[in-house]
Amino acid sequence: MPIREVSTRAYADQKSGTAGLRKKVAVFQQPHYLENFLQTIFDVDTSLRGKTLIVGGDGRYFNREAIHTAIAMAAANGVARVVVGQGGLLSTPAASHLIRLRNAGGGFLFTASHNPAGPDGDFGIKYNVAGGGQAAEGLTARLYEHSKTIARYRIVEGANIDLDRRCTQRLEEMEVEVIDCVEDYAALMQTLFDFDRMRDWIRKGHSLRFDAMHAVTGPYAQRILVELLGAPAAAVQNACPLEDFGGGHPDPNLIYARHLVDLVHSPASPDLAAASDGDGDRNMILGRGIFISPGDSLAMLAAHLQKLPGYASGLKGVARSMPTCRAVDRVAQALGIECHETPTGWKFFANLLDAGRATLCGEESFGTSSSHTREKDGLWAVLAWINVLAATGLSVGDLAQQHWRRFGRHYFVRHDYESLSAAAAGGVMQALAAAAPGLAGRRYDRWTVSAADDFEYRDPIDGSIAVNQGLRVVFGDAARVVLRISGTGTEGATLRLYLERYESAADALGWEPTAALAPLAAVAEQLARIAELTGRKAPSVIT
Ligand code: VG1
Ligand code: CO
Repeated sequence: MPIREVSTRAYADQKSGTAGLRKKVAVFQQPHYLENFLQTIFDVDTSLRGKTLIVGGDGRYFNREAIHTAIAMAAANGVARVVVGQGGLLSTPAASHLIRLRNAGGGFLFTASHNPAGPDGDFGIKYNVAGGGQAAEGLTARLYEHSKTIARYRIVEGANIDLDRRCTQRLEEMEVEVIDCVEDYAALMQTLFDFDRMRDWIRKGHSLRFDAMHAVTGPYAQRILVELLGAPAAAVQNACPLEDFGGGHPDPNLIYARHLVDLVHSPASPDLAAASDGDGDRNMILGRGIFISPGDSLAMLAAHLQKLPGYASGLKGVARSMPTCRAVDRVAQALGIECHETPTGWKFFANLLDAGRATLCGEESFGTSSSHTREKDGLWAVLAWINVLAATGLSVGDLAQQHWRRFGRHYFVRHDYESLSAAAAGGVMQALAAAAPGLAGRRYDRWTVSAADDFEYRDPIDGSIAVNQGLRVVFGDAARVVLRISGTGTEGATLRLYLERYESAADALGWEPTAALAPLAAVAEQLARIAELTGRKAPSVIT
């Protein structure tokens, strides 16, 4: 089969956002669009030559075509071996793990995460580098520059790889190994958690419900929760990955997993309910009558992780993205360990994890994970919770109450204003940025501003600096208002407003975050003037 060099014309929009390149499927289907981006990676990151490349995706529409293209291009660009999940499936954390396990040069993860799938939906690619982490800012900037001038790409013509049969195939000089997508990941989980104890917990009658939302975690949950841990088959729902995610929106939060919220407030509630997103890196945790916010989940796991076998030697440190509530900071202080605050996006945790400065990381956007991989990991968080419940004998609700009694409670909510014009969203940011320098010392409602700035992060390991990572108005330990523009959307601009309020006496402000945060929401409107500047009276999504 001939290797062909195809002339192409550059596209100007191949700039990666918070987590890779994400566009409408129709954009990816333009002639040479995908090929251009992949060739850009092969050109810029020459370390893939002669190495192993991990390839997989979340199973969405266009996944298979993209994988066939990627394999044919890898063979034409000197890659020694491609390892691909059977059927083209690999969850994001499993792919990151495989990069590490196989000492690969990198990996292509075809996913637009939780964004809707299907011919009218979104597609995307996350490029992860050796070591398993997402391409850092510097590399994505170089990729973007190169993508603007690319004029040719290389591909093996007429390649015909069978993605459904587990075996090793050959394409020119390259080997293509089709593997079971769950096996290595399941083995890793068994080194971290006490499967005997968890099995016992289930055998004693504790109940589980995991919703894979017709996305990639179905096969993983089936193997681990049902086959290895002995949960009944009905414990895993929507387990079959579908190209359009069954028309659903696999974004595990209070809106798109509302049915789980209703379930835990009904008499049929399981002891633990959970869900993951399209590519398996997000998680949502609920117990009987209670939703655990991601920031709380991070803090509670930090407080108990040491009880689990993979973490018995303790946590080296923790890290959270800037908008994530500061609950974990208090646990870190009590444990006497480092606590890092990074910009939004998992790539910023990679150096801390590699350097052994953090064991546990989390984001308010339903992302939690540990040093076992270099991505957030939805199923890992679910297993960690099961193991903590089994080890402590507590219910989710009791564990939360106990935690808040000891550390106090951070009420948290995120308001998203979707599909704004770039000008409107930018206008809100500019206005607040302009006001920020004069805010310190001003009083709003019961809170006084202690600091207001545009978050800038200096990586403590490589010294790289990331600027413009979100505006924050801090009211000491008592509250925070954070505002930033999303880097994962594919339609217009999305403005995210994050509200955090701390109360040291648990339950003094009641159970419901909405009521506790209402006065802070009013302060945020005074500060950011979103209604006035965008004409939007209310957010599109509240999570
Ligand atoms: C969002 C989240 C961020 C997360 C990113 C990728 O980014 O806020 O915390 O890391 O999605 O997650 P943004 O820029 O839209 O706020 V995933 O599961 O979509 O890969
Ligand atoms: Co995701």
